[in-house]
Amino acid sequence: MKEALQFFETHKPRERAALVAIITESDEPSRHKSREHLEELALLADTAGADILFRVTQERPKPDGALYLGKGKVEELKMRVEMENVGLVIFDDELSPVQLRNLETELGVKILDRSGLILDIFASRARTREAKTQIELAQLEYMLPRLTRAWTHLSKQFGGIGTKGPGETQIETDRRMIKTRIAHLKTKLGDIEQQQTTRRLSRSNELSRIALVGYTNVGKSSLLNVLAADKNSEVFVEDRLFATLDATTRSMELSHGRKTLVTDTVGFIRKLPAKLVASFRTTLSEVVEADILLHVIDVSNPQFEEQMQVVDLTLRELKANEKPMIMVFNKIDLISDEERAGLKDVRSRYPHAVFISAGRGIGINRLKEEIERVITEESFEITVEIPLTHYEIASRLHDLGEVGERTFTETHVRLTLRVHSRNRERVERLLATAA
Ligand SMILES: Nc1nc2c(ncn2[C@@H]2O[C@H](COP(=O)(O)OP(=O)(O)OP(=O)(O)O)[C@@H](O)[C@H]2O)c(=O)[nH]1
Ligand SMILES: [Mg+2]
Repeated sequence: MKEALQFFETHKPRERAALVAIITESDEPSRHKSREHLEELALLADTAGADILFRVTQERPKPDGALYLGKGKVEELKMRVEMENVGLVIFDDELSPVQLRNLETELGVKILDRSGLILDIFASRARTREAKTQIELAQLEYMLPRLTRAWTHLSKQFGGIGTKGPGETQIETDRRMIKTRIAHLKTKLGDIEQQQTTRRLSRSNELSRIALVGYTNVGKSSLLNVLAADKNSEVFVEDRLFATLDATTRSMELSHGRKTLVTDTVGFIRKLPAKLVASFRTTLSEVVEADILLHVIDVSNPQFEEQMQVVDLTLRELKANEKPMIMVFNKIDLISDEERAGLKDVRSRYPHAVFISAGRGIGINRLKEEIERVITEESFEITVEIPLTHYEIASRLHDLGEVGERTFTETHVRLTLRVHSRNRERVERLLATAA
C-alpha cells in the first residue's frame, strides 16, 4: 500500500507516458469530440508531470470487461510501450479493479486511470490542512477496492486450500489500517466543517454570498482578483488545470458602499471522480451555501457548451442547481469578430448573460450591475419602528441585514433595513416580540 500511495505523493522526474482512449461512436462529430477529450487528458497528464510520447485509440461500442481494449490492441500497445520506453499508461476512463490488474500484468508498467490521474494532481497541489485531508480521504477510498482484489488474486495463487496465504493476511492488515485512517479523516473533516459553519453563522447579515463556479481553467480566480481586488494578496492564477483547490473568500464593494462576499473555489471537470466530489464537500460547501452563483465560462474554448453541461451536472450532484445564477462568458478578448457573432444563439438563450474579459478588465462594471440587480431581487427593504423600550431589537436587526437610515423620535427609532430573503422569517419573528 505504501508504494501505491507514494506514486500519488512524490513528484518525481517527468514520466514517459502514453494515453489510451476508446471511441464509442464512429461518426465524425463523435470522433472530433473524442479527440478533444483526449486533448484534455493530455493537459491533465502534463499538469501531473508526464510527457506524452504517443496516443492509442480504439473504436468499439464499449470497453472490454477484462482489458478495456481488445486483446490485439493491447498487444500492439505493449509493443509500443517497450519500443518507446514508456513507464506509465494513462486511460481516459475509470478502470475497474479487474481491468487495472490485468493491464498491469499484460503491460508490465504503471497504469493510471482518469480518476487516479485527477487524484494525483489534487494530491500534489493541496496546500491547506483542509485540502490535504480531503484529498487523502478520496485517495484511500479510491484505493480500498483496488487493493482488495489485487491481493485476493495473489492469495489465491499462493495460499493453500483452507489456510490463509501470506497475501491475505497482509491485505487484511492493510485494509484495516486504511479503514481506521478513513474514519479518522472523516472525523477531522467533520471538525473543520463545524468550525466553518460557526464562522459563517457569525456573518449572516451579509446581503448575499456569491460563489464563482465553472469548469477548470476558465478564469474564476482571475475574476475574483478583479472583482475583489486586494493588492496585498492576489489569488493564484495559472494556465494549468486545477490551479485552485481551496476556497478563498473576499469582500467586494458594490455601489452605495454596499458590500458582499465572493468566494472562489475548485473548478470542475468531466468525469470528476464521485469520491472526490464527496470528499471535497467541505470546500464546496461555500458553493452549496451561496445565495448567488456566478457561472464562469471560457468562450474561447471550442468545448465550452459541453463544459457548461458538466458544470450543471456537478451542481446538481451538489444540490446547488436551483440557485440564482449569472452566466459570465469570459475571455472574449480571445475570440474573433466572427466567433463573437456566432454567440447570438447563446445570447438569446441567456438574455442576462454578461460577456467579459477578466484578463483585460472588459465588462466588469456591467457584471457588477448585474450582480446588484440579482441581489436586489433576492432581498427586500422594510422600514420599521421600534419602541425605545425595546431598543435591543434594533441592535439585533443589525445582525440580520443592512441598516440604512435611522431616525429617532421621542418614543421610537425608525430604521430602513435591507434584508436577504433567507432572513425574512427571523426578522419577522424578532419584530413580533416588540409588537
Ligand atoms: N486571454 C485571457 N486569458 C484569461 C482571461 N481570464 C483568465 N485568463 C487566463 O486563463 C488561465 C486560467 O485562469 P485562472 O483564473 O487560474 O482560472 P481558474 O478558473 O481559476 O482555474 P482553476 O483554478 O485551475 O480551475 C490563466 O492563464 C489566466 O491568465 C481572459 O479574460 N482573457
Ligand atoms: Mg482558480
